[in-house]
Amino acid sequence: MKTVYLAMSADIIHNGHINIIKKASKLGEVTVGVLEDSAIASYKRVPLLSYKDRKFIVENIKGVEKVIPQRTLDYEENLLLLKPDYVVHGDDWRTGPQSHIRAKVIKLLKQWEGELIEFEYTRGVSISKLDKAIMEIGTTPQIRLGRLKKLLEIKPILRILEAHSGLTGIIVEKTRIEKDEKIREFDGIWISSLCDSTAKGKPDIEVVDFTSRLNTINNILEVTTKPIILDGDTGGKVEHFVYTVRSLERLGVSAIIIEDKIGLKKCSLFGTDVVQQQDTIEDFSRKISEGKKAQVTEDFMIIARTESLILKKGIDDAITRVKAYIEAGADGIMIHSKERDPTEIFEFCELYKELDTKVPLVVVPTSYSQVTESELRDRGVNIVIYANHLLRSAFPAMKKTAKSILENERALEVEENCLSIKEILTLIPGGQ
Ligand code: SPV
Ligand code: MG
Repeated sequence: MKTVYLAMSADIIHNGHINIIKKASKLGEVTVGVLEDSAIASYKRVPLLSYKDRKFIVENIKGVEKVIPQRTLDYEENLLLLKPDYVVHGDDWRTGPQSHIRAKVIKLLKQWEGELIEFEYTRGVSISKLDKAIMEIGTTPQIRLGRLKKLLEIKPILRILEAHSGLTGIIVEKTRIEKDEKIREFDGIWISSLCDSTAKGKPDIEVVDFTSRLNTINNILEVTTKPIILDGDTGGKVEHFVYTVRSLERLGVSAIIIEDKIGLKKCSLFGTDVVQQQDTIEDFSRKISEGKKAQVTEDFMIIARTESLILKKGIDDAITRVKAYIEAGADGIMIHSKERDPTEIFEFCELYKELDTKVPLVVVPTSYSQVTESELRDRGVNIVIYANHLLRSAFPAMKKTAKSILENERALEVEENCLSIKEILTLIPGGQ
């Protein structure tokens, strides 16, 4: 009996999959490599179904003899293990992002005179269209809430961008590019206190109260499906914080980051130029542990942010604090810096690596923006937040437009920098 190998993600099973398995089983005994979650997430999105469920589904398709995990997009590991007589695939990978994987499969098969058999791709099935349709259906609070933890499990580093309105939420949700033959997009949304306040024309001093922040959160929730991390400022009084945690869980927010400051909170980017007071380790740890006790879901994350570097208290102080915060139950640590290069962040990462108990590490490279995601990933950072860039880029563009209208006493000159009327009318579907 000849042996046949084919790989699939099997997240959305359609007639194309069944067709190809049927044809493959006529060639010999079929082993299916089901892509692991991290392999799928590395080139498109987190699968809707768990690996376990996807494996179970494929095992029960007629014609499938055996299912094994395929850990990467690359077939090499499994092909060397099985040395199959045939690899089967649809003919849709001859061109486009998968063509280099195909070329490698052909090369590997040559080693044992195996053969690649390509069947005509089943017409009328478009996974990207099915994906889009699912996205349009939306999500539920519970699914969205759990998404952040899930992403942390399967991706080496998460890329989060700031949103402060429905529209900016849509930008974070939908912006994607194809690069290095993979789809690249943001993993989630940061609701920044600085940007939420600034968009409301207010300073970033906790003057925008939680009810107002909830309005912004709701506007974003309504038009997106990606996980949300809320900038919770100091978290307020412990007695209030426990309510905040529950409100956020109810809405489907995945995480809150609270910073170890007390008194009138000022934006960290002022550093020591303004008076800022750090909380005691004991009191801030109590806030974390009371928050953890209040939480009702398994997946909600309370991330503790230390301001030791911002306040020039040194790296040892930062490490002492994060150890205590982790002990108090923090699900993640954010280390913040306003230096113009990442040296102190890198030094912190080195020491953080040595801790016995670690939780996901978050950074916000605003002042040290030259740092790359791969440099951060290599040092153990799990989440990178681009905390204010949509608002900061929108403001100069809007100001320029306002000035130009004043200058010319008409709007003709600003047209070239504006969305066309047609574009704005169709930007948000459903308006026609
Ligand atoms: C925010 O985005 O509001 C933050 C990050 O808290 S920072 O502004 O750098 O303090
Ligand atoms: Mg803030």
